[in-house]
Amino acid sequence: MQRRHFFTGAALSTAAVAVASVSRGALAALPEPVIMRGAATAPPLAPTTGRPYRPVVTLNGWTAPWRMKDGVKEFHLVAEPVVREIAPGMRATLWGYNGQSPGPTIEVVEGDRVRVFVTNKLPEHTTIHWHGQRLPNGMDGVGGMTQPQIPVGKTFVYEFVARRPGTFMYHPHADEMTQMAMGMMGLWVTHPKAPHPLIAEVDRDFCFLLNAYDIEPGASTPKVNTMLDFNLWTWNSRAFPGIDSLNVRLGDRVRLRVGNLTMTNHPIHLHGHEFEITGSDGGPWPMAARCPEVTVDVAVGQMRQLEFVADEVGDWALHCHKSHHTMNAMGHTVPTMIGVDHQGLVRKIQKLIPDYMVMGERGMADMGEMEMPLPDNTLPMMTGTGPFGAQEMGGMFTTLKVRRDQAPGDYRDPGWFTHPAGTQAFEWTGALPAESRQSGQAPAPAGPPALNVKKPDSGHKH
Ligand SMILES: [Cu+2]
Repeated sequence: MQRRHFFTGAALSTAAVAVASVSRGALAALPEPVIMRGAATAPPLAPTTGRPYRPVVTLNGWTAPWRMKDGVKEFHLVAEPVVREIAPGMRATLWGYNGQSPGPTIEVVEGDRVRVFVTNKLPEHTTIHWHGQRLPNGMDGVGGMTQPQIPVGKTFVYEFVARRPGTFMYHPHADEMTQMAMGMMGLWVTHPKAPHPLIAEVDRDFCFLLNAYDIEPGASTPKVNTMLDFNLWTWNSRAFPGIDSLNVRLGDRVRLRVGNLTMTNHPIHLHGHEFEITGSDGGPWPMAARCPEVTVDVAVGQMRQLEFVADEVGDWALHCHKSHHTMNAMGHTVPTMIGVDHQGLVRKIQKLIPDYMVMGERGMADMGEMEMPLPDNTLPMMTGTGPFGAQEMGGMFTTLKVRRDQAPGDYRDPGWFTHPAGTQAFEWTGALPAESRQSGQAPAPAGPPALNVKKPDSGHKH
């Protein structure tokens, strides 16, 4: 973490204020912004001032430090271009806050008065909208409607009371398509001020945003006009194998807070456990609305809060269930070659083009192991290595690691799970019985079905 001083006394006098009711005296001593350079998951930030709570862990992210000033929690966000490592081997040129995309998570307590200074170091104007919050209309951050946009180089102040507990998001409401496609977003968690009948105490509390980028292999800046055809599906602007695992102790009650700021829905699926949806950005859900699930669809602009007891040891996959969202750039538009016999043809082409190769005639799994040369600065479409070989994943995929000996409060990766003897799928090496058929069923034809294919020279005319 680095600290940077953006403001000299001279610059302060030109700082703008969003709303006249905000104390101008506050500007006499702006809290210095804290900048994050890395993409590691920061340990939870325990509160040292204000009311106590169990802090969240932001996956591959961090919580913004604050300053208590006359009973007000003060934060300083700097909207600026950032370099984000999407996964080892790929860096993206994004826009974000305080050195990273997403920006830092803001954590406060229900009833806290919060003051957020927002300095615009982007090449264009911006605002921040506080998604899901109850607040005065003039603090809602809709550029042109509830406030003038924050000009380049200026600082605005947002101030309101965090009125209800829950998980919220923040993002620009100014040139939104561009600024969100460039990575400008963050999470906001308001903890309850007292034990709440619908908000459980948990042992581990993780949060992340679903986001997506369209970055051409070899490039580093997202194509901001892409509407649906993204090629990098990310959690907190990280793609597998760059997403940290969620490491918990056996028996822990675990909460996941998942917000979606992409252009499509994501069915988030957990292996080995059932969870309940305990709340959304609308607030905690009544007990009667909760039921066991293993997949929850998080629609665009929604937050879903999942809770479960991690009572099965092991390495459990946690991923988006759209199979194209668990792969990285390249491959989405490759023609299907399954069953096409290229024998002979490849050898002929290789006489002309020695490096020529065919993808996918036996399925795509070979791609996970293939050391194919890639353009600089992109990620293989299927990648990752587990203890038993290629994981053949990408995008929105990570692992929940449940361990008996993970110490309370320890979020470090315990490594791969060791399966007790007799608890793992194994190869059958005995004899295989002949296939049996139900009576009356016709025998399966040998080989693929005959196709009546017109040859290109068969007289086809337009
Ligand atoms: Cu998805």
